[in-house]
Amino acid sequence: MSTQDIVDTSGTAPVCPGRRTFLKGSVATVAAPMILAPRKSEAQAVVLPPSPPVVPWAIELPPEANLLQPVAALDPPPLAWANVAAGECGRDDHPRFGQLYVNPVFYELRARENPDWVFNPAYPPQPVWGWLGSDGQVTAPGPTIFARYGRPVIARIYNELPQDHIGFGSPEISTHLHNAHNPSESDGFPGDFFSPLKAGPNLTVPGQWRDHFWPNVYAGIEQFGGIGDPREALGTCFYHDHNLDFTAPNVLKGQIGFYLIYDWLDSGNERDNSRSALRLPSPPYDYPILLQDMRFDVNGMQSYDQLSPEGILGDMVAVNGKIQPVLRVARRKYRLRVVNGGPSRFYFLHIVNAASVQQPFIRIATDGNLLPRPLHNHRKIEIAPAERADIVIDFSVYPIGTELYLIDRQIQLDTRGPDGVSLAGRQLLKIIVDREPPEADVSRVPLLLRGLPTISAAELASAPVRSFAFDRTNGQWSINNQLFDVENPSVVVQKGSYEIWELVNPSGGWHHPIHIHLEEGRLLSMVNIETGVQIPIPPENQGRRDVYVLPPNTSMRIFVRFRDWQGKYVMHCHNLVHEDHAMMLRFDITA
Ligand SMILES: [Cu+2]
Repeated sequence: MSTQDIVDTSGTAPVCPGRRTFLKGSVATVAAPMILAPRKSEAQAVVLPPSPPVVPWAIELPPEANLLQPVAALDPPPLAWANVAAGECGRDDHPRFGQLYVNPVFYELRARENPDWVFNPAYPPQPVWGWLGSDGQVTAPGPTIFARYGRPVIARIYNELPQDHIGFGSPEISTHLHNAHNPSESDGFPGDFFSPLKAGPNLTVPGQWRDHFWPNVYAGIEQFGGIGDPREALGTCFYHDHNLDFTAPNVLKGQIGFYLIYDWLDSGNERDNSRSALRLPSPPYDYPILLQDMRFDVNGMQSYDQLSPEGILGDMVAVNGKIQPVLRVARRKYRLRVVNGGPSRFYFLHIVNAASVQQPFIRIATDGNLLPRPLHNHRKIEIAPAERADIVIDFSVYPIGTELYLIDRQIQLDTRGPDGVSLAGRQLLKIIVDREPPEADVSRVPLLLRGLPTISAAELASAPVRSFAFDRTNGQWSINNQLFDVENPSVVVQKGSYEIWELVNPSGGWHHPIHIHLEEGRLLSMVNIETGVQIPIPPENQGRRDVYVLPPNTSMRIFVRFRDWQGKYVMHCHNLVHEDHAMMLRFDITA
């Protein structure tokens, strides 16, 4: 790895006040990003020493996902309106509560500091901001939730982070369930951040906790009735902090975890006798993998540049919170769900054997959404921040004792985006095939997975087109020359409508992974705006998406619907540092 353009402002160094600290005297409605370096050479002016070396393959990941168990009841019981008297922050009412709050499942998610997290034995135990699991441990990433369509969830999220915190990160939270079809007040809107002491500009009062109403419905409940259109199902979701101006540091500190949603088709049971069930590899052989790009100071403490508006590039990749860990697997098929947790790095992943030969697998999902058909004989995964890839790999072809590696071959010299591919790459995770499965592997990957919702020619022809330029304005990140305004929508769309959104990146250097909340969209076309040449869309990116990677000098058109819920949502760059520096836009859905 080359050294990167990062200023060392680790938690142990003197602390620079965050932007909200500057803004606390007034209401922090309009973010005020710092000036961007105009040229690459200037961006690389400050060179940091690399992270100290780690001990490879010294920590084992748990053999199965760390599940959060539901609780029998919440005390006090959930209400449609904010229970301020009982300590809830002042949120808007849950809509459709009478209609959809049926047979609910309750979770308690407690955001807490773990003072002694070990990323790697070479580094000292250190604080992270994780989540309390059912085993009493605070982990970062937090425990995994298995959800099911048609079973609404109330996630009671407690903010128990140290409010007197010193260092990077800000101890208010607004937890977003990326990219679920959730009502606005439960979406983790950036201005809905809360703590016992502070309330974001879109809340009325602070609180110890907030109920998130995650109804686990497909998009299209108004059009299709019931719980919506099953072709709109999501699978691999993740919850993460979306705190205004502080998303990147808070997510990097551990405010992130998996939320996997099953239904009658992707039922999470490979022994499901139902004719409709896909019978994909199911838990414990359904395993989520979160990648987070990190940097550590000379003392082995996690560091974070609080000054750079350009992005953060580390030189260590935490896999489920551990650096260069080992995952032991049985000789059978696994479903691996790979999530790029950011903040700014793009990955070009392979699974290779000890001789560095790339191993084949089957790609089944992009951005958490099952593809219409599986893509066989895939050998690479390219994912930008927040992009996901589900693959099925068959370890039964390997003798016991085989060692495989998840490697990243992306060359990325700065936070602008990929700079090429190296031959060797670097090893992120060792996979050891170490046992026979206790029972026969009856899982399969059928020829058909999940069909796509249709878009009619009439809809395409009649859809209004809105254009959004992701650029810099006066040296600051902007969308259509505007900075993020948390209190006023830049766009208002009518509930039930559909539009074509044209995302334009006129810059010559930056890649922006653009994320639109609430609904998945379909990528219609992609064009190089300098040459006018159409850019082909690879098959894995032709399904439903919620992250649209916008390379330099590119324009893309996506078709997106706005259904079922009203209120405030956001579109933003999911380079989390760009997001924190105002490359975000509020759109409101009205009746
Ligand atoms: Cu960006």
